[in-house]
Amino acid sequence: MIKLVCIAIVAGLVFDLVEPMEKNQMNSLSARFSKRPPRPGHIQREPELEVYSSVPIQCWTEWFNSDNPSRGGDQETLSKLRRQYPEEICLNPAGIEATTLSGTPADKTEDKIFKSDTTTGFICRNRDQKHGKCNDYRVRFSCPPPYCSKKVCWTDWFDRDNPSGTGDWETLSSLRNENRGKICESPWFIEAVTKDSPYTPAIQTGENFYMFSPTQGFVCRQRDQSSKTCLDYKVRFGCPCTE
Ligand SMILES: [Ca+2]
Ligand SMILES: [Ca+2]
Ligand SMILES: [Ca+2]
Repeated sequence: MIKLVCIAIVAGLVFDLVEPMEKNQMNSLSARFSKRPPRPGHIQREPELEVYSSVPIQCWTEWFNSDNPSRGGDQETLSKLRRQYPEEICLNPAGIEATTLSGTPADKTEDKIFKSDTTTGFICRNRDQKHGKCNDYRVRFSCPPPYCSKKVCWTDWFDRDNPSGTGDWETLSSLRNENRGKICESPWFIEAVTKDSPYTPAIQTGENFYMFSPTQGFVCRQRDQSSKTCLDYKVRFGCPCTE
């Protein structure tokens, strides 16, 4: 199942902007927003559900087991798994993990593994084994959060600042200080919308953002806008659910 399907508007713009940006860089960033080109970590599941990430955040999918060692070996290939579990494995997984059904990592078994990579998937051939038979394996893949076994849980909305002064500063560190225990250790997403109805997503306002990152928070600086003013935004964070 797609884990994020319930989220109507996700504007998880992820920038790791630690240093102040020059004006021309801000302009090129905003130009890239409007064209919305494919970029590393870009996930498009539905038109209204787009997540941009310059630093893809990865986590593990569910475990998959589509085969057993009879007839030649245990084949948990990506092509087969994708047919059997459509939409559950991302296009370019960053990693693969294989264990026996009882949880022993593949490299801790006696088996000689023919393939275990993110292009093919996993193959153990019976003919490569001393005793003529592979263990039964399960595999999982490292993918962006919409594919992860842990669901996304959203925090409350936070609005700690307003645009007066230098801008609207909704940094994660300040929000954490002012909302103890309410924001997880490592958020996967950040969503920013205008504070007031109709709650326009930040990326649709045309403003330039100094910071927009699930690990750092959100900042709109007045000096980065041609109008020299920012709208007032509120933010929330998408965290792995704790169950
Ligand atoms: Ca298997
Ligand atoms: Ca302010
Ligand atoms: Ca605000």
